[in-house]
Amino acid sequence: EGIEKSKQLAAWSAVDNHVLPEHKIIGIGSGSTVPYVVERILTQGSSVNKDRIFIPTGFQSRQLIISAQLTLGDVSQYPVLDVTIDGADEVDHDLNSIKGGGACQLQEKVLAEAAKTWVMVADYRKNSEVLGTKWKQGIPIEVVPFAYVGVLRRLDSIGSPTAGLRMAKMKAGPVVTDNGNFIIDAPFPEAQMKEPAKLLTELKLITGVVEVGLFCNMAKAAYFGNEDGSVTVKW
Ligand code: DER
Repeated sequence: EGIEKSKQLAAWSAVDNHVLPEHKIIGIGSGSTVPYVVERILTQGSSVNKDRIFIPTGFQSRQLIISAQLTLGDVSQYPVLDVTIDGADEVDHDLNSIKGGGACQLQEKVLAEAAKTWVMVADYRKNSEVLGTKWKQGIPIEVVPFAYVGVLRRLDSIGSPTAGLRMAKMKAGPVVTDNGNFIIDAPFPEAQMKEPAKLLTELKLITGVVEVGLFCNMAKAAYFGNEDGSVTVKW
């Protein structure tokens, strides 16, 4: 109850502050917090929502938009979005975040960049100071299947010897993303996690890497629901 309620608090607060009547092209993120974002947008009424287009960040996000009977759009047709709201796995004091717990970070980063305003919503477990201190699974890195062993070897040499391929639970073999790629989860020492933008650049340059689950200098704000019913906003 505590965690779900705090997700809802964060989502409702973010929608109330950032999804305004004049906003027509809206990006919907992935994960278990964004359903509360859609829930709150629906309360704004069909008169305003009938003129809006909703852009997904993956299959789950797409299903969420369709099941809410909102109009689905494609980022190729609407390359600039008014606002995108998305979840996060951990957010530091500078609004940098680890994303990709749901293996959706590629399409999420495309829609984060395409949005005039990008806002994160999360429960209190994600509110952090230094990345990696709460989210211990490592940085999610989307890689092309052909190159994954080479990427693991490179990660080993730059500080992540325990990096590993994310294996599926209800499917034999590795998790396959919406884009047909693999995910490697790569933990790094705190010293490197304290400079996420530098680490992001290093990781992005590794041959075979498609997208890295570090979102730096992108967010306008982050909303966290707390156990006591309050909401913390970072900006
Ligand atoms: O994959 C992602 O980046 C998602 O946004 C996700 O990790 C957030 O997860 P949650 O909202 O289910 O906590």
